[in-house]
Amino acid sequence: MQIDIVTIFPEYFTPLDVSLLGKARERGLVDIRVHNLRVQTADVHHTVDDAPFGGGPGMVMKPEPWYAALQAVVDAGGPPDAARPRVVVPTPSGRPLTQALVASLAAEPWLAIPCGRYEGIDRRVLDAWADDEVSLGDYVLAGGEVAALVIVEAVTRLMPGVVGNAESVADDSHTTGLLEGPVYTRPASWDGRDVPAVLLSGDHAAIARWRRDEALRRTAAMRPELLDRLDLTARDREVLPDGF
Ligand code: JFB
Repeated sequence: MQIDIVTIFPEYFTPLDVSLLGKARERGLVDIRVHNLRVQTADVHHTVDDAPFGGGPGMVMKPEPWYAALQAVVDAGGPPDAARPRVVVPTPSGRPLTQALVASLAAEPWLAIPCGRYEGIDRRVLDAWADDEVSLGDYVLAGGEVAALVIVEAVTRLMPGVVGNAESVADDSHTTGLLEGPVYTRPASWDGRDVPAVLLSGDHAAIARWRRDEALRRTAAMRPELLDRLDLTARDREVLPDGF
């Protein structure tokens, strides 16, 4: 997969050299290219913003540098099978980024992520180029860069070979629809606190049932609305408070 990121802050993306993603890039599993929007400006001040038409606070990103930057990404080319990238734009007015959307992005050969700043990018650029407009959640960031990092990390960990254990991807919260229950490792007793005995029992059916019960209880406590979307069995309901 190739991912082209366009930003006025390329230095925001140094984390992509580290850890799981850094290794995936070294191994050639993902080709991430970060481009500086300002190289597409012709004036001495490398201006990328201007006042909003209609007045109001803040500044808006000018269309011309964005058009030039996105056209340059397309002209430079992507993977052999792809004519143009799927363009995913972080914005506070986007639809929520979900694991289902992440999975659909992970199936693409080529993504481009334009990162806005100020009050955002001139609407005409988005009308011409955006395939998806996505939001991380209901809080306000200062720009799209952190959202781009989130998208890249969530997408690349689904690619074959990036996460060592394919089961750890299949088991994820938001794939199963339940939050994950607690996890433990050695020592079995630490600081007067014992690991639940069932996990040491070797009874795999009992362990699976216990893990589901814990996941159900956790989801009911932290994200009760997630349970509305699941088909719960009578056995599932036994572990939940009344009303589920
Ligand atoms: C994303 C951004 C801004 C307009 C613009 C570009 N969940 C999220 N919150 N905020 C953003 C986001 C995502 N994804 C986000 C891109 C941009 C915020 N801004 C700043 C703030 C308020 N209104 C510019």
